[in-house]
Amino acid sequence: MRTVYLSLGSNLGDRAGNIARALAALGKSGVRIVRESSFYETEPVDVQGGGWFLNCVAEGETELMPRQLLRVLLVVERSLGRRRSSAPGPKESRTIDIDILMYGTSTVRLPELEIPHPRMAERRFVLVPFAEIAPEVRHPLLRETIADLLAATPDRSQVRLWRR
Ligand code: PH2
Ligand code: MG
Ligand code: MG
Repeated sequence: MRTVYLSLGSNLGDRAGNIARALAALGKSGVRIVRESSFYETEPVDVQGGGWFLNCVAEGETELMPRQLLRVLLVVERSLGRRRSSAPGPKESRTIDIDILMYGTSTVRLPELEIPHPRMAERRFVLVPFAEIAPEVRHPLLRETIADLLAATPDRSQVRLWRR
């Protein structure tokens, strides 16, 4: 059984509903959700012409191997109406995005999957919710805790606690 940390984000449609439905679907697909951060309203970073996101980070337990887990995330994304355009270009708004931040202390480097997530230390929309639920967890490559990564990140994009 591995402990995994996932980032969930939505900036299209019923953002909170999309994240809640994704967490429920993960629970039925081999990823037991054991902790969830609050939801945060976050300024879009590198996304073309969309509104603000809701983001959260969840801790899960799973027997799935990394590539199986990625498959499950893509299936859940699709079940919530995410359509990926194959055209190259800027990132698009999305009903739901689920990314693997960490998979135990493992590192994975495949063309389709990198763990830990290669940009997590540069994203306050990841680090703020991650630090809420797991400040003492250590990044296996940078060897710093999530709290330290948050304190040190150069990202200045806005992240606000979201109230239902
Ligand atoms: N996801 C991205 C790119 N930019 N910005 C915010 N605020 N939240 C996200 O989840 C997000 C983003 C790529 O997946
Ligand atoms: Mg993403
Ligand atoms: Mg993604």
